[in-house]
Amino acid sequence: MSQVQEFDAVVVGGGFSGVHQLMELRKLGLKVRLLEAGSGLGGAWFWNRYPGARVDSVGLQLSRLPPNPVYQFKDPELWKDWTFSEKYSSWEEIQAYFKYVDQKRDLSRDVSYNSRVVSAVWDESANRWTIKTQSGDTYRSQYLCLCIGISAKEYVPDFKGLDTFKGEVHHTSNWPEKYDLKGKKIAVIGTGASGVQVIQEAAAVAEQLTVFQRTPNMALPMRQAKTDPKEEERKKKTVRPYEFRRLTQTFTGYCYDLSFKPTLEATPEERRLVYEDLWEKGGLLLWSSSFGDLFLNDEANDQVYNFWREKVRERINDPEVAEILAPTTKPHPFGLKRPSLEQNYYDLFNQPNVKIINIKKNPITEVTPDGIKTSDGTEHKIDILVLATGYDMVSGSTTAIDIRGQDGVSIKEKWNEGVKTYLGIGAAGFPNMFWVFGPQAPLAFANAQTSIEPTSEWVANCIKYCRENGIESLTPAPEAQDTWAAQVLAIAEMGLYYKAESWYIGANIPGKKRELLQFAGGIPNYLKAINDSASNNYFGWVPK
Ligand code: N01
Repeated sequence: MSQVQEFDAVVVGGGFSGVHQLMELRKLGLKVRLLEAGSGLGGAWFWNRYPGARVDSVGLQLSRLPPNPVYQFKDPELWKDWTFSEKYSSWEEIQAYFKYVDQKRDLSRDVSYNSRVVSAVWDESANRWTIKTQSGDTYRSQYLCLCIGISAKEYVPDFKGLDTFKGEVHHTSNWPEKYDLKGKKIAVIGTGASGVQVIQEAAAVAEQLTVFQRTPNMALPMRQAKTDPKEEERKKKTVRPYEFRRLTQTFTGYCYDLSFKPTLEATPEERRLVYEDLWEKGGLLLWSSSFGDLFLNDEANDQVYNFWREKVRERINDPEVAEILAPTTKPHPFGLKRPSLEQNYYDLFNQPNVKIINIKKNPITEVTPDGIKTSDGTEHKIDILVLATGYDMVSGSTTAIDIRGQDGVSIKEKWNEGVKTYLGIGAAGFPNMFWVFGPQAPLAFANAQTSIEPTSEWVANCIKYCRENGIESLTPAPEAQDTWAAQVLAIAEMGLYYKAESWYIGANIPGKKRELLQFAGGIPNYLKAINDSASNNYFGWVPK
């Protein structure tokens, strides 16, 4: 058995949150270890290396120039020497970026790779966490920082006969390295963000691609572009610093804000021009910078859905296929599942090598040794099955680890009745445990980077405060946690969130409790809440 290794803080996860947290805790002079399940940094971007995986977030749209990639750290020392080559970076370039940050900050000296954390148990008498990895290593630390993202636990539906399939099965969460789809008969199940991306790549090279769609993705045009290195250098000197600061001032954490004018108070002409403008600029703008009541009012939402449907249907030749991809009856409110970005998604269904099956009408009955059978009796013969079926999102990343706090009860058991956190950062009874990008934080309702860095800074400042004030441990007061959790759910009741069967409300996992898992009150309100607690001597937290 290996020796127990002692640290001040253990950070779990080496994605954007974990890397930022490591850099912040180092500034305090702490002895920190980052435990990462993969063999490299990147988090979701280490594992999500399926063809087509790329980010969906950009910064300022200057009319002549492609917007800046904002999926990077805001530290000028890091962005001054790095230029992304595309507006929306691919997973390959994000991995290269992590290597660059690693080199520049000498991160790997504090990282244990291939170290999947399986348990963390709080020792109240010693004020220490005992953390164990799958390979049997044990760490002890005063602070435990969970930077485990929202998609660490993949979801594989329980398809009858899946284990009998003779070909290859790959979930998008763990794609094999150097893998070629060329000339194969491919099935993709799932049309979420992962599905839309892998489908576009597969359609270009497959002999035959069959897409099994349960719910249409209301995808928006990406309008990908190459960046110009000279212009990027110029923008670094002019707009870049403003841009990073601006991100924290808008509801969705991008450079542009939602309009607070009600959709139906705009004239039809005004609405149309707003929608056309946002559509042409592309990316998430129609979702993140449109009339904000699209999240609250079904009639307002109909306006944007109808516009989206009209635009998409223009691109699809076969009316039956068009009806599957962009139905006349709105399947769920537009934007209550974050739209994916696409480059040729709707056009590719005009290709002779691509077909789509509406599995709401014609469900999958079983997977056979040679393919997939649907209820109309057809067997779709395939070589490769791609499962783009998503994750036990948000809470699943945490409950996959056996975490036990002051009373020895696991967080998984505690959350059977519903997820509860304080500020998306801590949980009552789990002292000195902090999430960055955790349950009940803004998550996918906003640009991830925008909330990650202030939260990680908050955690570092909180630890600094404790050390300066002789506080050994800190845990949320149950009443403060109840108030936050109730607020998260109350905001959800104001909107259309429960009208979409999405992972946002846990609806994608059979048997999972339905509750909004993210804070939908916008970035400025979130930052105000966490900063108010900090500036009031960590109001809502109980020191010991
Ligand atoms: O997963 P999803 P994802 N039978 O849950 C279908 C981030 N991300 O991996 O909609 C048949 O969205 C399911 O159908 P339905 C991002 O936050 C970002 O795509 O439930 N189908 C759906 O179509 C995203 O939201 C990027 O009816 C089944 C799909 O599988 C999150 O990760 C890229 C099924 C799952 O979609 C998850 O995205 C990738 C079944 N039994 C991921 N079960 C970016 O671009 C599920 N489905 C930044």
